[in-house]
Amino acid sequence: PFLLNVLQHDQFLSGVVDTYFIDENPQLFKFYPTQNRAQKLLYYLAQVMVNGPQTPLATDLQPSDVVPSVPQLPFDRESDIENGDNSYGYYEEMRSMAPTPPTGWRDVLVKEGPEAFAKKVREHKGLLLMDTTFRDAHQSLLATRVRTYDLKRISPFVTQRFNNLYSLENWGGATFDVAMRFLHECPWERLEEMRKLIPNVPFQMLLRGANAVGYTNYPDNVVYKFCDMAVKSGMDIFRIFDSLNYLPNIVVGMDAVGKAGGVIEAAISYTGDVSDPSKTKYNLEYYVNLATELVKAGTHILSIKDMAGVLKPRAATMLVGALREKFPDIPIHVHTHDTACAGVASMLAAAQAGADVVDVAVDSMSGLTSQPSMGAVVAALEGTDLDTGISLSDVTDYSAYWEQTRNLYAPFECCKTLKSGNSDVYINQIPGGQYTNLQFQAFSLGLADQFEEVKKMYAEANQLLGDIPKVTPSSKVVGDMAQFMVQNKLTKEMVEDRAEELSFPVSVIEYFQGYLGVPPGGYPEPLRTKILKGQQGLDSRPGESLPPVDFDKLKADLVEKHGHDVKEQHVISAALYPKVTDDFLEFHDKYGPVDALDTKIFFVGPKVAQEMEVKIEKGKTLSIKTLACGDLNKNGEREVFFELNGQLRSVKIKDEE
Ligand code: 3PY
Ligand code: ZN
Repeated sequence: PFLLNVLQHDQFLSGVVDTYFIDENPQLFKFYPTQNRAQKLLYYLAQVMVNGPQTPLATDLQPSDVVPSVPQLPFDRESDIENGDNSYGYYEEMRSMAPTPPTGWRDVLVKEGPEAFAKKVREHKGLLLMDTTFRDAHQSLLATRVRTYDLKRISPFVTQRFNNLYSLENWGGATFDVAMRFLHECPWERLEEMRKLIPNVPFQMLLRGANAVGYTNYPDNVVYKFCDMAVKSGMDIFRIFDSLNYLPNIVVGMDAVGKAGGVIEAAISYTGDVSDPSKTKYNLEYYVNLATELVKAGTHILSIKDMAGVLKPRAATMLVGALREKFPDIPIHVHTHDTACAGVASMLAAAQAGADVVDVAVDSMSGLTSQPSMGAVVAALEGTDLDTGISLSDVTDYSAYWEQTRNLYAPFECCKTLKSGNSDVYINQIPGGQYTNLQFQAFSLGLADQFEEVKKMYAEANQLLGDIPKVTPSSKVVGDMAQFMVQNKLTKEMVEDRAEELSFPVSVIEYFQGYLGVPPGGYPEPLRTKILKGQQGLDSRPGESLPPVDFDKLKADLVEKHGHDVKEQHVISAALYPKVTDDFLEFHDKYGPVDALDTKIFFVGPKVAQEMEVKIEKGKTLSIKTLACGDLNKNGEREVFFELNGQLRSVKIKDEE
């Protein structure tokens, strides 16, 4: 109803209008200023041309000039592709005329519900795969920067060729925050658009339990509303974890997902090494006990979340074997990272031991801190009892698209610094996403050799904090502590001795205050008492004591700030990330639908004399050509000239240099 005025009303358009129509629909006569999206986009393009990228690039590597080609399907008209109509928009429309996608696991879920879905997954003979390419792979390799634009281009291929996937992980984790903060696009819209293009494959997201898709515990009503809207926007399966394996936090997420109608996939976050008898804290008994609680709390699927890639093949055999024996009827889904390059071996071991689903990323987006290679797992099992039902030649086509697309994200490439596998992950246990982050931070500060020290100190910091699972956000606590110790030349013993006088990072203090939840085995003492300086920390679920968010008030505030076009989804975004959402909406008010620009242009802008077609909605495509960028005038501005749909336009931009 926000944008509807009389000119868009179905009844008015159909001509069935009498005077009652006007009396009964006064709200339709509220006219808002036209959005003028084209002018806003020109303003964005001019801004990037004059002042450089409007989203920070992480390295000096440049996006390549490639226009990634989408693999052809038999019903594509070759002539369209040859005529250059293989661009975004035309292609998507062409594909939307494609035959109905083959049935997939989502058809089972929609028809029969989560319990029956889980039962059928368990009964399925082959090994099922979750594809992480749309989420964890690029979160781990490309700083989560992959845009909706490039996800959508390949979606019609995924729906036709990857209907046998258990799920496509395409949301949650860091994608929510990064979409708004750095890509200036709406994560909800991303989800809805993908849903339209891929109706047959279940979508999966990563939910950080009571932290939802954020870095801190939220009031319960935020978690519930978020999950409800996620299901309404197209989400199916929720992998729910807590960064300390703190059961009450996981249970809140599970309950919220269950009430929303989603598939509950509760996760144990794996740390330590069950195959090493000298490591007693996180042994088989610990995990089986935790899994028992998750099954009791009603999980549909049981997940092992190996966020650092430390689940060695033999450990996978032992852990999956133990869980399989204890829970013969519950599907087991295993996640790992390929940091040490042992991911394929571990996933095959997990499958042999009775896992139903494992995580992989398409070959060109796999390996290192990402997931193990889809093609490798598919090929290894071809023709066996565990055959994945996925064709290697489809994987190859899919991989070729991502190999080209990845070049558009060169400025965010982790391979700028990370070039090989690292088995030191078994010692430091740094999660995939954080590994490249810490390395990058050290390199960009010119402290490349410090990274080695930070990695060593990470293991020490973990011990100091009580030997905890390390995953967002507890991994940040350990990382901050490690960097703090390296910078201040502190050893573990020095921290313990001098804890009362040191100024610890905020995240460390909050951890000890109990804001994340209670760590396994409790807090290390006397360190906690020293750091809290006698203050009482929280020893129960943090969300319990947080006052609920007043969504009506939040919405009213947003409407006041940003006008009428504030969707329910934006209100939820604002409850999670107030400042990021505010900035996102403001950016959109100013620059329009920048998510419609192709990726290279979005990041680094067009060249002079470049022509582009920008599809801003179905059936509405702007034809833009950059003509010239003027000299600096006496007001410190430059005038940038464009041709927009054949008409001359210009925009004046303040030169900020
Ligand atoms: C996240 O929380 O974003 C993760 O990927 C954890 O592994
Ligand atoms: Zn992961």
